[in-house]
Amino acid sequence: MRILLSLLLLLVAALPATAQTAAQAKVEKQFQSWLATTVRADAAARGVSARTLDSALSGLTLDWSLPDLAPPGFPKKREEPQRQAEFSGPARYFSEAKVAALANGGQSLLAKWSKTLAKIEKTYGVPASIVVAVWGRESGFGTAKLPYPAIRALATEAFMGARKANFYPEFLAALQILEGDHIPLADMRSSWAGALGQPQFLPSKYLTLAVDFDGDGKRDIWNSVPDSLASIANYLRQNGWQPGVGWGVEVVVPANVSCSLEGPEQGKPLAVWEKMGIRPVGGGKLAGRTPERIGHLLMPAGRHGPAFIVSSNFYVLKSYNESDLYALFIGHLADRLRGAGPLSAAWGDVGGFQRSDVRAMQERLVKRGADVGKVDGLVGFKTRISIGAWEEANGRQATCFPDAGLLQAIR
Ligand SMILES: [Ca+2]
Repeated sequence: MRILLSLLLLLVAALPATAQTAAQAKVEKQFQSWLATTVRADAAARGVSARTLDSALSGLTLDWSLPDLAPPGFPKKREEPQRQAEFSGPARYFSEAKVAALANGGQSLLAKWSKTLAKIEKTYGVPASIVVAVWGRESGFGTAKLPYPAIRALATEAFMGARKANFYPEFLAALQILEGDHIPLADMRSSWAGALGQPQFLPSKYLTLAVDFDGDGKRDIWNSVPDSLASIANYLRQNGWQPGVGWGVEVVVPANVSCSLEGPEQGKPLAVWEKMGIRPVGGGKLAGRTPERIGHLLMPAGRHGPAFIVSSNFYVLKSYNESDLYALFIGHLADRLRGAGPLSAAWGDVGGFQRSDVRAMQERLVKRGADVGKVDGLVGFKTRISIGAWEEANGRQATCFPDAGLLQAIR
């Protein structure tokens, strides 16, 4: 009897798995017909040969282990898990251990590749320290393991990803790379989201921005360090990097200057910021020999952390990854590679709430007519400025950053 019961339990436990397998098999079949019709036609229209398609697509199956999937016929996940995640303050992003490790590793690589980097700077106008900082942040200077075959990851996300419309052009672009750049299929590895090689380029970016710098005729951002570094520099140059202009500098902002003056849309000549009493933390003058140059106030944690005056090049760094903290990390790491010390001001201990709390506050600010940018539970410059404006309109000292009390108070 007991054995029978166990058998029965086993059977019941096995049932959903069998149903799952059958449902997956059905989706795999739809995937094959999608590859054979839609993908082949669209790739051929972009000049991908039948031979390349045969080798890339034959035997291709879906990778069910990838994140962010929404397979047809499967119950939809109610909400992206990241939206329920705890709000992560900037302090963790700038963990000194992480920055110091990258700075140490990067300094020896700066020396090792100094000739190549000098040639790259001459060609593209982007300093070695910035290029190496991006390289370090993106792939640990090319040491990060790229866990996925790019074609399979992109095909899966393009067919049944929650954001499949974004991935489909990238999948087609990856097929074009196989065709035009003769990158062996086995070499073409990526992150789960299809970011390729040492610079972590999306395939569409690779097509327009990757370069061959070691002269072998191939744009090999997987195995060639010169190609990887020059491709990063070309990416930044093509997105507007100004040679000879630094990314920015940490500053002290007097209490009577509002944090709501920050962001890319409120640039002022350096001489004007200086007149308002803003000074570099290391002393000296902000404006120097370029008083007319436009600078932007940047306070990623509002009044709860360090402040910066940044140049247009800071916003070029954001073309690589649309996040103030990312661009700041690159700029700061580049300074560290050149021997600078840690940031002067500390990041405040902001947090202890969830992204969904921030999103609810953003929705309330939008109802009051504020522009918070994307309502996503992240605290970008538009959200920070809106918070500061609300605080000032309500007779408070502006902090321009959410805390638990403000999340309740903003109604
Ligand atoms: Ca090459």
